[in-house]
Amino acid sequence: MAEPILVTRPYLPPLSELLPKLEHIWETRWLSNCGPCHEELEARLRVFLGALNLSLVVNGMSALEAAIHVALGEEREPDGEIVTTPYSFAATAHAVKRSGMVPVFADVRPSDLNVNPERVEAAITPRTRAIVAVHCYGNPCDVEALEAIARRHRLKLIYDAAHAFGVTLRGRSLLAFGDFATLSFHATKCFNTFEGGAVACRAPEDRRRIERYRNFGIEDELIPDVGTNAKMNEFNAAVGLVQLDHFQEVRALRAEVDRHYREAFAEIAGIEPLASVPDAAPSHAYFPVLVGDDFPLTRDELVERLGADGVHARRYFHPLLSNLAPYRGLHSAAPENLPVANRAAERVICLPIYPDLSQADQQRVLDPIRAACALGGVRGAA
Ligand code: T4K
Repeated sequence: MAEPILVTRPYLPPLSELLPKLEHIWETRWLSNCGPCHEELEARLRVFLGALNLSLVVNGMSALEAAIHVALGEEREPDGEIVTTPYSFAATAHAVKRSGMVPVFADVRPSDLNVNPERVEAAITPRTRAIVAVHCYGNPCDVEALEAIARRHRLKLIYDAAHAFGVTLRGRSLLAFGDFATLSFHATKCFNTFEGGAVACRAPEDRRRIERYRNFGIEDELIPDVGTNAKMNEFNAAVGLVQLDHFQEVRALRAEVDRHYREAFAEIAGIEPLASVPDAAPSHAYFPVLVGDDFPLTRDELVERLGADGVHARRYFHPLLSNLAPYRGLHSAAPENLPVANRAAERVICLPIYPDLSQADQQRVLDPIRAACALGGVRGAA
């Protein structure tokens, strides 16, 4: 039986490149609290990502929590609302909820499955304090429209850019948009430090507050604020330094897989890869496709068919956040309010994509899809 093909396989640099950094950590016994690897990675990422005010944290969820905490400041009435997307990973809505705010879901656009600015504006009430939008799969949101809405209503704009490491829009870093943008460096992301993340912000004063928040609220031996412990340790930072040297080659390899899949799907009726966003330079974190009504299998039948051949595609993002137990009672979570997101969540499959996914394994992903397409048949009969 051939090895299973998982939806992703983390890139790891040659161990020999990491070992000297680990030896240094062992010699110096500087393990955490913004040590030399942490400082170097932060400085290099600021340059590499074009984000002057970037701060490292432990993971993408903490990055979002930190951004929301600092964005809201004292404006934290118990019934305060944050308008967000239902089409994301649990971390997005959980970070809103854990900040004590109520998530208000706005529907997404069919073109990129990012939150629809018109629906965002329609969801704003006098209780709204912020917008949390997601650059889903690394595809940029309509940043101009969201910016205009945030300004018009004097709201903080936070981007969950967990999928968007290294993505640029018209040559500009995606992290340059919004008041805050957050990244994840989880094992499954295209730049990984095993676990890790970062917050980028527009205002230097906000960066100071993020860095205070991630370190228990401590600043100059004073503790003016309630904070948390979200500091990245030296091991993760050392991994990040080595990974960064390889990011462009990893991105190029992912782009090859993306190109090959797109060529193949041009000839498979009924399966639509999500279109690339014009003017964006992607990093190919995911390869989402939508299973159409004219494909002979339903989405779930296709997932099962692939699984039987050892191909473990994933239904990111199903179930929709608005259909999860903590959120489905919300007024905004009603399926009638979110028709585009509900439809996408029923049709989407993310296919395996990672830098060392061989040509042969790409064929193993495509073969059952081609076979199903060629055989035709009756949906629901499988
Ligand atoms: N915002 C958004 C929009 C996000 O998508 C995420 C995370 C966050 C915020 C929060 O960022 P973090 O706090 O995680 O930094 C995975 C990831 O755990 C999660 O980071 C990611 N989004 C989400 C979309 O996917 P699962 O539960 O699907 O992961 P899991 O364990 O099933 O792994 C996926 C595949 O990767 C498996 O087939 C196995 C493979 N894998 C996984 C790990 C952890 C490996 O080969 N090696 C590994 O070490 O959530």
